Amino acid sequence: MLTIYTDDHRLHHGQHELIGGKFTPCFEKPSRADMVLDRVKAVGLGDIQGPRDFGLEPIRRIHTEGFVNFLQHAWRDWVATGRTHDMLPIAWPTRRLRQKEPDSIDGRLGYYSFDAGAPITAGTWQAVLSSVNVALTGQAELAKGARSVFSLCRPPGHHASADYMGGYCFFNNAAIAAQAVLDQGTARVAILDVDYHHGNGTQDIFYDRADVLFTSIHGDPRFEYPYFLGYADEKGQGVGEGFNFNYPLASGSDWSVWSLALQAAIRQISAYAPDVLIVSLGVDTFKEDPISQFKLDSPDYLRMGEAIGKLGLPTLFVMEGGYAVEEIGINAVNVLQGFDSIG
Ligand code: Q9C
Ligand code: ZN
Repeated sequence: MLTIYTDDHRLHHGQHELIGGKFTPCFEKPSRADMVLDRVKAVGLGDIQGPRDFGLEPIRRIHTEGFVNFLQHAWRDWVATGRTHDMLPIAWPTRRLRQKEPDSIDGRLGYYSFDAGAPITAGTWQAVLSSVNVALTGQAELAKGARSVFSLCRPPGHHASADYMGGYCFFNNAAIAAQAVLDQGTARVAILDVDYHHGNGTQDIFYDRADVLFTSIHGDPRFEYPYFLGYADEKGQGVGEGFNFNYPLASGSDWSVWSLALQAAIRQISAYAPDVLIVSLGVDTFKEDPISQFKLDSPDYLRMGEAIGKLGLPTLFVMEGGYAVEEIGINAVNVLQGFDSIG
């Protein structure tokens, strides 16, 4: 399988995040992608290519102009107010507050986010653009006829929606790639989100659409981040009704439970008969993940890849979460090797 990767992800390196009320070093760090790349090389998965530059147009198909402008100039506007440490928001426009973009950079930081989990640093804009280009280059290679491609994106994307960032995510790489598939004349795309956390951004982007099926297996939002989306009764709306499937699972779920949800998601994808499958590939379902509560073991990821491979669809894997850095490479690449093992 071809891998798309660039070192530019290292330009994004946040310092701290809030975990359980404590300011903690960021779990979403550059060594994650380095470890995955090392494993891709170690097993000889296939060629490794750098991304091409697709510019802002494919991003604007998913994200609002205001949000793109904010992110592009956020660091400049922050530094202009005399600060050079990471940007983090402290207030959000919740119920009964004004839904109006303020002029100040601090106000806009809250307006364009849903949590304080996506710190902006000096190199974030460039890294975020490179991550989108990695996803879009993978999509372009798939369009040229590859059976599958691995886009080693960092930072991840599935928590980001049209006009907000959060949960380590800025632009939604998988959604931008899905839209690019459709814009090239393909009718139907399915997204399978296997990250431990619900892909709230991706769901929100495609919630009222029938041309993208969204399926997600994740920690039940009754106890797990992002708390406010990802319930089983979210089925889509308008023409999108019946094209959104959530499989929230209990804390402690292992492969015996998780694989049943995967089979259910795979049945929905099969019935939808998409032209292309995009997998939001998070491996924070691993038993040793420091911020997650599922119990998948490394060999389970081979089985996951095999099950996805049996769909027989052109498939783009887009890297999302996974914070057990020592095993992130083995687990992510196991999915790809499992997939490749199916003719
Ligand atoms: N109790 C991704 O995996 N913080 N984002 C959770 C843990 C946010 C995860 C706090 C987790 C975001 C792409
Ligand atoms: Zn996650």
